[in-house]
Amino acid sequence: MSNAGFVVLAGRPNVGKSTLINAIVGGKVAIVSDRPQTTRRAIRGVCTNGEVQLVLVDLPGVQRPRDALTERMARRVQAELAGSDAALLVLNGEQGVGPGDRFIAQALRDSRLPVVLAVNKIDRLSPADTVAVLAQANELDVAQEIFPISARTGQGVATLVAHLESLMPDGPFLFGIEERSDQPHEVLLAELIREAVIKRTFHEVPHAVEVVIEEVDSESEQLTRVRALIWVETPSQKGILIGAHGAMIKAIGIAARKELERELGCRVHLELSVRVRRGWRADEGLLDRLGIT
Ligand SMILES: Nc1nc2c(ncn2[C@@H]2O[C@H](COP(=O)(O)OP(=O)(O)OP(=O)(O)O)[C@@H](O)[C@H]2O)c(=O)[nH]1
Ligand SMILES: [Mg+2]
Repeated sequence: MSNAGFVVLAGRPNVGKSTLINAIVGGKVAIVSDRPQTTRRAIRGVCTNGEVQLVLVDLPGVQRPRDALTERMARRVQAELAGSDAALLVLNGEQGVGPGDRFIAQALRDSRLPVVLAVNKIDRLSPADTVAVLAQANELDVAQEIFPISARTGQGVATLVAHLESLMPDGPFLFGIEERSDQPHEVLLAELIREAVIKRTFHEVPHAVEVVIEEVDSESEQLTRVRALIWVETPSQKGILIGAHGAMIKAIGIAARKELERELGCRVHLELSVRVRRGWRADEGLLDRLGIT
């Protein structure tokens, strides 16, 4: 008899939810950056161990909605909570517990799901600081079990996974044993390019960027051509992404190509262009087509 279910990851932006999913899945299914609000879509990462399958739902970090994009992200959180078997609240151990965490903890209490708490980034804390933040986390009074972890080093992650597995209901696997994610491959490729952009830009630019794959052409086993479009909202953002004498777009292309080559397992010829598309974040029809529901 097998066990399988959904675990939804909740937490403020930037606490390390996507990093943790990648660590549990054992491969990159979600992009990561130190800019808040990196994750836009609810991505499922799949981890199958023997007779147990965990389907981890990587949610966008919860915050107050500002536009159609962030509103959808917040709505998505509610919908995913309703469809899950357990919730994992991730806290940033470096920052301690704040009002944002208490807000999310309340939403999780209301959801009536079993809640597990992970205090992340303990690789950055002294043992004394770890004890102090675990005590703060305990005062949230949202979970029976609290796990100190580092998604970056993997410390504590196996113990956390074993506990999550113990919460999964009886039932057949929800994904194939070999599967790691529910995302179409092109979406992952687009996300890897977006990650390369986000890591090199500041202020509002990371939030204004979306990437669309226009063509993936496997010329041979050794070479794949990828053509992608980077959208921004204003001509000045376009100027920033192109950079002086094209230096920025070149740097983005080099970094993104490496990621794509790792993912596709062959050489990649990457062609990037930047296009201004005013107000895409407020365009509901467009968000539908982008799969940001
Ligand atoms: N030192 C340290 N850094 C970490 C750890 N986990 C994540 N980070 C870093 O924290 C930053 C945010 O990580 P993400 O995984 O993108 O965070 P997130 O919670 O998915 O963020 P959003 O998608 O924006 O909600 C990145 O720079 C990560 O490298 C950890 O265990 N230790
Ligand atoms: Mg994320």
